[in-house]
Amino acid sequence: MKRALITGITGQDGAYLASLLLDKGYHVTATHRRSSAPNFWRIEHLGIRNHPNLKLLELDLIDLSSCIRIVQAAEPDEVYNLGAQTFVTYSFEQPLTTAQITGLGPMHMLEAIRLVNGRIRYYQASSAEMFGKVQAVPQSETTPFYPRSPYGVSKLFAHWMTVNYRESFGLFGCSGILFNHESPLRGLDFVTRKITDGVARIKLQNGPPVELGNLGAKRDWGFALEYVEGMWRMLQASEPDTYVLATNRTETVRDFATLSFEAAGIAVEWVGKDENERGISPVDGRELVRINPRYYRPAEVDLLKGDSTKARMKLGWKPKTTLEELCTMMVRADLARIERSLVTEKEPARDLETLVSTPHLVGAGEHERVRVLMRQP
Ligand code: NAP
Ligand code: G4F
Repeated sequence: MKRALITGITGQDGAYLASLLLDKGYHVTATHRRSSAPNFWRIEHLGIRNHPNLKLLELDLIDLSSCIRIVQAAEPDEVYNLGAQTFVTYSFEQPLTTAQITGLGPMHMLEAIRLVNGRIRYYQASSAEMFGKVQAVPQSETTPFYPRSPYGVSKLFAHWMTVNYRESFGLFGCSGILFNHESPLRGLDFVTRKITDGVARIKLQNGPPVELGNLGAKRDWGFALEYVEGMWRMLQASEPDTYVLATNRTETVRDFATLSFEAAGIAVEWVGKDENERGISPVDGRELVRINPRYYRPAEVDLLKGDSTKARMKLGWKPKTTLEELCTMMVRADLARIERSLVTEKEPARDLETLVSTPHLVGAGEHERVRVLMRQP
C-alpha cells in the first residue's frame, strides 16, 4: 500500500486529491490547521472523513519542526503540498502572512523531506498567478514569470525552491503550474463560486444582485477533479519535472457570469461601461450583476491562457470538462444546496447528483460510494 501525505485537506484540491488517492488504494495522512471549529465539510461531502485509510493530523506550514515531525510520522512515499494562503486579494492585505505560509511553508516541507528521507516524491502546488503580467500567450513551462501579487511572488519563491532542491539535492520535486480550477467544492471567496452561489440565490430566493469587481479579467478555468489527477500523474513519472495544467481556453469573468445565469435558465444582458456596467434581465429589467469597486485589485492579472501540451505528451493528461459543463455543474450544486437549506460553508452540501452525472470524471469506487450515499435519506 502506497502512502501519501497531503497538506491542506480542508481545501478544495486537498479533499478531491485525498478521495482520489484513497480510491487508488493509498494510505493517506492529511493535515489541517488546528481550529476551534474544524472545517471538514468537503471531506464529509465526499464521504471520506471516516475512511479507515485516512488519518487526519494537525499542521501549520509555518512551523518547520512540525513539518519534520509530520513527515517522520506519516512515512510517505509521496507528499502533495497543497496548503497555502490562496486568496490573491487577501495577499495584498496580509503580504507577510502570505509570504510565510505560501512562500516559506513549502520550503519547510522540502527541508523536512531532505532531512527525513530524500527519496520521498514531492508535489508543489504552483500557480498560473506566477505569470501575472503575461509575457506570452498562451503561457507554458518556458514562459518568463512576472507575478503581480504577494501571492504570486510567494508562489514563485516556492516554485524555484522546488526546482533548486531537485537540482541541488536530487529530490524528486515536481512543480505543477496549475491554471484556475473550480468545482462545487470551491470556496465562496473565489469569483466562480461567488457567481454560481449568487445565481442560485437569485433563482430560488429572489436574492440580491451579484456584486463583482473586474468583469473583463480573463481566466483559463478547468474542473478541479481532473487537475488533482494531473498532480498524481506528475509523481508517477520516471523523472521529476515542471508541468502546466490548463484548458487552453480563456474567457472573461463576464462570460462566466453569463454562462452561469444561462445554466439557471436566466438570460442576462450587459449594459453600461466600467464602474457603471450592469447585468440586467432582458425580460423584466431586473438588476442581476453590478460592479462594486471594492473588489478591484491593486494590480490585476488581466489574461491567463495555458498551454498544457507538455502534460499531454509526457503524462497523458488532458482536461475533459468544458466551461459550459463546469458552470452547469456548479450552478446545479448551488441550487441543490439552497433547496436543501444547507447554505453555510461549514455544513456538508450533498449535491451528489453532480458527481453521479460525471462518471467519467470520478474513479469507480468514488462513483459507487456516491450512488450509495444518494440512496440514503
Ligand atoms: P483552498 O481551497 O484555499 O485550500 C487551501 C488549504 O490550505 C486549506 O486547507 C487551508 O486550511 C490550508 N492552509 C492555509 N494556511 C495554512 C497553513 N499555514 N498551514 C497549513 N495549511 C494551510 O485552495 P485550493 O484551491 O484547494 O488550492 C490548493 C493549492 O493549489 C494551493 O496551494 C493553491 O495556492 C494552489 N493552486 C490552486 C489553484 C486553483 O485554481 N484552485 C490554481 C493554482 C494553484 P484552512 O481551511 O485552515 O484555511
Ligand atoms: O477567482 P479569483 O479570486 O481567482 P484568481 O485571483 O485568479 O486566483 C485563483 O487562481 C490562481 C491560479 O491562476 C490560484 F493560484 C489562486 O490560489 C486562486 O485559486 O479571481 C479571478 C478573477 C480576478 O481577475 C479578479 O479580479 O476574477 C476577478 N474578479 C472580479 N470580481 C473577482 C471578483 N474575484 C473575486 N475573488 N471576487 C470578485 O468579486
